[in-house]
Amino acid sequence: MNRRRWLTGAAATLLASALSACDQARISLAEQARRMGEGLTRRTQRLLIPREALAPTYDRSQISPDFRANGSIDPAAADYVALKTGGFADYRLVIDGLVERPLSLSLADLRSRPAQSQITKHDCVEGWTSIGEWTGVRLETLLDEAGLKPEAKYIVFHCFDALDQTEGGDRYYESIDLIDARHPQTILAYAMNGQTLPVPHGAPLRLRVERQLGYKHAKYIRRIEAVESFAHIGGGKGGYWEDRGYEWYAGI
Ligand SMILES: Nc1nc2c(c(=O)[nH]1)N[C@H]1C(S)=C(S)[C@@H](COP(=O)(O)O)O[C@H]1N2
Ligand SMILES: [Mo]
Repeated sequence: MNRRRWLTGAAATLLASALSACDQARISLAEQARRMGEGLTRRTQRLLIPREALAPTYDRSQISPDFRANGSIDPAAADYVALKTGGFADYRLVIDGLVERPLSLSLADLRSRPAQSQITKHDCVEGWTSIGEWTGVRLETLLDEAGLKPEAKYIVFHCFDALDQTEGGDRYYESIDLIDARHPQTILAYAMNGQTLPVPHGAPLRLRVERQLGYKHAKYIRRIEAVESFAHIGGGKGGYWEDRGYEWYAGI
């Protein structure tokens, strides 16, 4: 603990001397120092906390009045815009890949499954957090309905949005292993703070994978694919941001 604090302090001092030149840099200084401290914490936590442990939950009174929306907040992709215009009545969640029984589920189908709600803290790698209530169906419930084949090792989430908002742009995607896929707090959320999931937060369906950082929580999910390896998907690193250098396992 003391060593970590010292390291964080030393990192901050180093950054301060390197970056004190302008205000812009001073903002990123605070962020960088905080991130370094958190990085050490995360690595320590990863060694100490079992993967199956629950993320902390909060009271309704602690819900953030202004939950930040980040990354894509209104996808421009034509297929998404068409579904949004129709109030997502034609939306179907496809679950396929290494499953015995591929599924195609409407929002009504998803709402007819047992619902689960949880109030949790979202932690973005950029250095902000917000607390919100999420309601949806456990991912495990749907994976068991589809029946994972024994070769399935990862679950990939294919999303509608391209961050550059072009039709041909790389679409967001993410992946998790079966420990997180079967974790009791891993849900596909269709509601936030008691309301239908708003577009900026990933309508009509987004992942909550509460033991990991924000970028793992895929919004605007169109397809869930069970795979043995994600080497052939996107840039091969298991996610949009992973292909651009982020860690695949972003445990908190
Ligand atoms: N499809 C998609 N999912 C995404 C993103 C995105 O840009 N596209 N951004 C990620 C990041 S970095 C964060 S912090 C969270 C933000 O979720 P929020 O908008 O509900 O706060 O979504 C994650 N999931
Ligand atoms: Mo994020």
